[in-house]
Order: sequence, then C-alpha cells, then structure tokens
Amino acid sequence: MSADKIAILNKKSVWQHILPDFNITDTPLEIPAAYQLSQEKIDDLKTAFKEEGVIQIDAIIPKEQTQKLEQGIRTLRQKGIHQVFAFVYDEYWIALKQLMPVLKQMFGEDIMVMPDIWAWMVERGAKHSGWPIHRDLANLQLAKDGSPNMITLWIPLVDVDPYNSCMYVVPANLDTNYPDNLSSYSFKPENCRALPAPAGSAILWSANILHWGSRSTRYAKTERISYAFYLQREGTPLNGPVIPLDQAFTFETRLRYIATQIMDYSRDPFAPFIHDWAKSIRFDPKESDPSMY
Ligand SMILES: O=C(O)CCC(=O)C(=O)O
Repeated sequence: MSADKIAILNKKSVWQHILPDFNITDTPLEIPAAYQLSQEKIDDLKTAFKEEGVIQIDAIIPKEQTQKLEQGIRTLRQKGIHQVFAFVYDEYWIALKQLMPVLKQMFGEDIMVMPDIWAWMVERGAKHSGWPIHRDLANLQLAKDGSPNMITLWIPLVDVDPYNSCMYVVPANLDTNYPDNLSSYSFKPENCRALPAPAGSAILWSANILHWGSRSTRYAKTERISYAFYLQREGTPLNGPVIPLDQAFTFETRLRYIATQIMDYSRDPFAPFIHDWAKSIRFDPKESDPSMY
C-alpha cells in the first residue's frame, strides 16, 4: 500500500491533475526577471537591514499573481495535501525569480538560494499559530560589509496582521543578546515588532534575529498563507545543494527539495508514507545539514 502511494507522489500527471491551472515545466525559471527598485530605496533598505536585521518591501508581487498562489495552497489543503507541495508548481518559483533583481540589488549578484523552503497555512482561531520563537542560526553570520549574510525571504500570500499570525521579530539593535549571546531568547516586550504586511510583500530578516509566527484568533479575517526561501550572500553554502536559478529545474528535482525539507526541517506532522517517500528521494543528508537548525 505504502509503495503504491509513494509511486503516486512521484507522478507528474497526478500533481497536474490536482492543480490543473498551474504548470509543471522543466524550465520554470527561464522567464525575464521582473522587479527593480530605485537606488535610493535600495540604499535605505540596506541601511535599515544592517542596523535592524529586518526589512519589508510591501506588495511587490502583484495581486493577480498572489491570488493565484493563495488559491493553489487553499486547494491543496482542501484536498488534504500539505502546502509545502506547492513547490512542485512553476508559479511559486516564478515569483522568486521575479524578485531576484531586487535581491541582487540588495545583497549582491552572487546571492544563493538555499535548499530551505517552506509554506504555511495557519488556520483561523486561537488553537493555531505560526512557528514558535527561534533564531534560524545561533552562530553570527555577517557578510564582509557587516550586514547579515544568511537571510529568510518570507512572502505572505494574503494580507497578514496580528490577528492572523503575522510575523514578529526583535530587531537586532533592540536585542540585548545580539550579537554575543545568540543562544538566549530573552527580550523586553517593548522591543518586539509585529510585521503586518499586504499580500505579495517581501519580508527579509537575518537568520540571527529572534522571530516567530504569532497566534491566530477566530476574529482573523483570513487564514495566514505564506511561503519562504532562505538566502545566503557570501562564502561556501552552509547547506546544499543550492537551488539552480539559471538552469533547468525539473519536477523530479523539485520533489527532492520538498522531500529533503520534510525530512530535515518540518515541525508539522506527516503521515508515515510521506516520510517513507521523502526518505526514498531526499538529497544526501551529507549535503543538507539538519544540525544547522
Ligand atoms: O511563518 C512562520 O510562522 C515562521 C517562519 C519562520 O520562523 C522561518 O521561516 O524561520
């Protein structure tokens, strides 16, 4: 039984049938990269990022695009499929590719996309929340210019606010444990910041700052739907294999990234057959290092 189910997960036609309006091609990233910001805006963002370790660029991805991505994740969930499988479809990668010029303006031409990818749908109601407080890395990672070297790119696909589990951070300059005591999570409540944001924003934070996804309430207007990538600016990749942005990026390769994440990174419960499947195709654990987290 488990073997049959595993074989189904590996079939492109099954995924095409699940979201027929989405594409699964071998070259989703062969598209013109789209967005760019003025140099003045970039300079302001760079200054803020170096000081606080967190910035946000509001609604950079157009609404028509985020609405489709939101709907894709809702449909997966309605069908009982975890939203991380959204990464099977081209459209979730195309939004990343379109953001690359801005990411390069911010972080340099050599910016790498790490294999760490995830997606969330936090239901409405007080039983549901995003991930608890953590730092992605407890060892300080700075680039040569002194600003953060390891960065999360978090994209809300709906408008997020404190009612529907928006992100919270303690900016680096307000964190008394930054940069010398990163294993500590203590902070003064007045130093934390909620990050409400419209759908399609790019929220970027240093892997070293304290952050968490907050608790929802039944008074939330919508579930919180978001997805994220992990970026590295300089040096040898801390984790591999990095995601190829300039070459073919096949369905099979994307499945391997998803499987590796499910094995290494997941805080969510998965059925045993999903674990068996993930184990069967994941990247070599030597290339992806769970001790990072
Ligand atoms: O979306 C969330 O709730 C948590 C995101 C997060 O903490 C991360 O990506 O490191």
